[in-house]
Amino acid sequence: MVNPDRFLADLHKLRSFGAAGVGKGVVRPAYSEADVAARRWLADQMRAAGLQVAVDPMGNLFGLTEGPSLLLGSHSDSQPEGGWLDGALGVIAALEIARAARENDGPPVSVVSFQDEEGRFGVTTGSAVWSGHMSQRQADALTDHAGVPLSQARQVMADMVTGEVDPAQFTGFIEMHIEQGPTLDTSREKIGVVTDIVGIRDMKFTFEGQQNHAGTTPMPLRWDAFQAVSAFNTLLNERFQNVVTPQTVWTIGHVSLHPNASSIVPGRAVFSMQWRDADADRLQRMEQIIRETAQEVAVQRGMQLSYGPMLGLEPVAMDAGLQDALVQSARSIVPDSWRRMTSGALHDATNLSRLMPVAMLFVPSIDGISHAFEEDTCEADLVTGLKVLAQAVGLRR
Ligand code: HGY
Ligand code: MN
Ligand code: MN
Repeated sequence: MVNPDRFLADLHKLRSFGAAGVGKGVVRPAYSEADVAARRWLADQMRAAGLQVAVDPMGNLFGLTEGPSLLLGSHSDSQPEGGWLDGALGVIAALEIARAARENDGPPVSVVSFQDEEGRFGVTTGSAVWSGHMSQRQADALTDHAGVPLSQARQVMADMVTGEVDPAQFTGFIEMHIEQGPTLDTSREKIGVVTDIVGIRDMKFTFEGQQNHAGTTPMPLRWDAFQAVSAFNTLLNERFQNVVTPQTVWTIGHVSLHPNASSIVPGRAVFSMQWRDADADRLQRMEQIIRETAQEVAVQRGMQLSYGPMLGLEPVAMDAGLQDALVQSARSIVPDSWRRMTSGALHDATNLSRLMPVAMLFVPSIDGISHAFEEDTCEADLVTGLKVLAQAVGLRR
């Protein structure tokens, strides 16, 4: 039987690593001091639960049960400003279920906390490397917004690394997560059984113009990199109108101007462009529009244009058998309060679908807020999710 109090206490303890901001905020980006301290604590909890701790070169942390087992988990790194549940919920639920399974002669369950799911360096980097979607060499060459290469950042966990972890020992993967959107909160349902996860593309762009004096440079003689970003964004929004659906999303979430001073015409702008959709063809059409628009703006405004590597994950469907197990469990625990739904957020489950059957279940996010300090879920809803997952994996309630 799972222990809800122990589960909630562990969840709050994990939040204490990097606790910040209002409410239950967390700052625990991949390989930060808080992230590594949290992983050391998690490793101790895994050991105490009788699991064998393994850490691969990326810093993905596993708590292994002997023999073939079902893998449960998520990630424990956070966004630069994140909430206490994004990723943490799935990891702590996995820990509690694996621990309860060992205490009660339950099914074999292993636990994982993937590294850099939140993309300090890429898109779900830890599970991308573990699943073979990206090589360690390719990943090592990725840099964060400050220019730090992953090869250097991951050295902070070097003393924890035990070696590669063989995916063949796992029969499947289930990830519990907060929804991070408004659907369940609005419908007042308690559980979402995920049918599929949308695809994503993510790319860095640079416009290079001419840095100059903001007082003396006449407007027609400026090669202002910020104006180029602004024009690009406006044109893109217009051109997407014929291509997108109400579910398609796109974001310029990071902009870095050089030298970023009030009295200097910015000579360089580096910015992120990310777009997501459930249809791979649409992602492709959007990419074409993005590249053409950036090229056009560069020519019109006298900018040098360069791109970073194109990162991405394809849309994927969840395994029918594992979905059924979650549905049966939801039906028996919250009979009229669950639904099947698409995930608009990305998850490690996407990468793992290359290796094994995967499934996901969601619990509501209050006001649909996530990737923000305000992210939260009622504790009763967290416990409902834990019980639905526990029963789905074959643990008696
Ligand atoms: O951005 C995402 O969807 C994920 O939370 N990293
Ligand atoms: Mn997450
Ligand atoms: Mn996230």
